Amino acid sequence: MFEQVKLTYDFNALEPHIDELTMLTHYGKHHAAYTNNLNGAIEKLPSLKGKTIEEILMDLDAIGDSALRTTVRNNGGGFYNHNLFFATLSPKGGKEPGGDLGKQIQSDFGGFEELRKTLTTHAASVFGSGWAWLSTDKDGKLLVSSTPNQDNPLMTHGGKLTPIFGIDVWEHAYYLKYKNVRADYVNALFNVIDWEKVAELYQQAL
Ligand code: MN3
Repeated sequence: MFEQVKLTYDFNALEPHIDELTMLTHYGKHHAAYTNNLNGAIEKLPSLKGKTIEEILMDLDAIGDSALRTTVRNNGGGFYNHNLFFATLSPKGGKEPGGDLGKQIQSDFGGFEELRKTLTTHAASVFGSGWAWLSTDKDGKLLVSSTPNQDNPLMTHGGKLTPIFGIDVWEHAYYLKYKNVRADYVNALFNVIDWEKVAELYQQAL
């Protein structure tokens, strides 16, 4: 059974940047539904039992039944992506990344402001629903990319990239507060990104 990540903060703790009702709906309805649907699909796929979600998403072709493959892609992606998303937000966030991650951002992007611009541009350019990603390869090189729907870099790069942070740009992530103005949401989100957690995930991915 896959389980939603436990939040380390209250639903209203990311106010005013991310409002309480959006958090309640996003975590309690959308993420919960992805998780339930994933677990339901896995029940029908005994060969996947015991595998990690990363292993499953990197090898979707192993699922022969195309309807079940689509279900696992969408809901397994949704489960994994939101676990990462919610784990890398914090009311104490918003500082700049330091340590090895900070140094790598400097060398790969020329500084945090440049990374922020690149992530923001990718978030803005997703047409419809999707994600903007910060990922690392095994050598620690960072890459920004975007995906449609609930796809992620585990799927698009066949295990060569590990996502360490993602910006959810589905309308459900921001519409209650920001309406159609995705750019304001992305801007506000930077106030609650837990870069210490992202740095931890960066080290783990190497
Ligand atoms: Mn979402």
